[in-house]
Amino acid sequence: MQEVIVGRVEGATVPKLTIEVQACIEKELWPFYRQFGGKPYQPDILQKAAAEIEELCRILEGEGVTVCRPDVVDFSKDYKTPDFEVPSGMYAAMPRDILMVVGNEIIETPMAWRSRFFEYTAYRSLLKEYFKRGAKWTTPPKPQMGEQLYDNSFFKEEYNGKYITTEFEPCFDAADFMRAGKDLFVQRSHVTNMFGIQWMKRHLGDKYNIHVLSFDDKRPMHIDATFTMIGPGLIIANPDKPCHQLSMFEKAGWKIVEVPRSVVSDQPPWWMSSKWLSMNVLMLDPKRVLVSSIEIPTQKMFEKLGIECIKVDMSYANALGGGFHCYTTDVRRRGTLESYF
Ligand code: DAV
Repeated sequence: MQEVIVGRVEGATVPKLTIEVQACIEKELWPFYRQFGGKPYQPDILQKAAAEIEELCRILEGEGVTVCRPDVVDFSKDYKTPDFEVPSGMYAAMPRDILMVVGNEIIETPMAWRSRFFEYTAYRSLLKEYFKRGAKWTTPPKPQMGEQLYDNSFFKEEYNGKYITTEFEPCFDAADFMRAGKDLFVQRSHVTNMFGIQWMKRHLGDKYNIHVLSFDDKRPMHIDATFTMIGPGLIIANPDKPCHQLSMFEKAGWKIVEVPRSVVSDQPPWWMSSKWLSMNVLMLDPKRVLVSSIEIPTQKMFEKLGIECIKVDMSYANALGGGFHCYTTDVRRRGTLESYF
C-alpha cells in the first residue's frame, strides 16, 4: 500500500435514531441513540479515540505509507433538504463507507443514512487534490432520501428478512463492496440496494465483474466484518454469518479461513457495531496486516497463515463502529489488474 486516507473522529455527532439507523443497530443500543441522537459523542471517549487514530497514522507512516486526512467538520449542524430533515450529521471517521477506489477512479458513494448525506464535504479538499493529480472523480446520483427510500413496514415483525431501504432510487455504501482485481463482490444490505448495485454494474462496464453475495445476517450493513479479503485467494470469514456462495470461491481455488471469536471486553462501549471488528483488518501488503493489539487469537490465526501482525490498540476508536478497514480507504496500492476468477 502506498497511500491511504485515514478518517477522523473530531466533530463526531451521534446520529438520530431514524428508521434506517434503527435497522442497522442492535436493539440494546436504541436507548443510547434516543438519548444522545443529534448531540456530540462523549468528549473523553472521542479524545482517546482521536489519540489512537493519530497513533495509527504514525504507524502507517512508519511503514512507508503516505497518510491523508479529511477536513475537520462540525457534524452537529441540522441537515435540511426539500426531502428530509435530521438534527445532525454523524462523522468523517469511516472513509471506507463513502469512498470507493477502482483503478484511477474515486467514487463518492450515495449512502443511505440521512445523517450521512453531507459527509462528503469533509473529503472534498482531498478529492479536488486527487482530481488535480489525475484521478477520475465520480459522484453517483445523490439519493433524495424522502419517505419512499425507506420501508415503513420494516419494524412490524421481529425479523422478516426484508431490508430497510426500498428500490426507490440507487443507494450504496462502499463498505458493502470488496474487490479482487477485476472482480467486485457486494452484498444487498440495509444501506446498499439492488438499484445501487445495478448502477455500479452499468457504470463500471465490461472491464469489471460484480458478483452479489449473501450471508446469514439479520443486520447486514458492510461486508468488512463478515467476509474480509486478505489477499489473492484468501478470505477470512465470520462463523456466525456463513456465506451462501462459498462454492464459487472454492471452485476458483480460494482458501476461506474462519476467524476466532473476539476477546475484547464491554468497556470502552460498543455504540455502533458488533465485536466482529476483530476481523476488520487492513492489509498493508499480502504479508503484513494491521490487527488489534488485544485480539491475540486473531493474531495467532494470521501468524499461522504466514502473515506478520502489526499490532495497534483501537479500543476507543472501535466504540464509533469501525476497525482498521472502516477507518481507512486505500488510495494507491502497487500491483497490476489481475483476474482471479
Ligand atoms: O459487525 O456490527 C460492522 C461493520 C462496520 N463497517 C458489525 C458490522
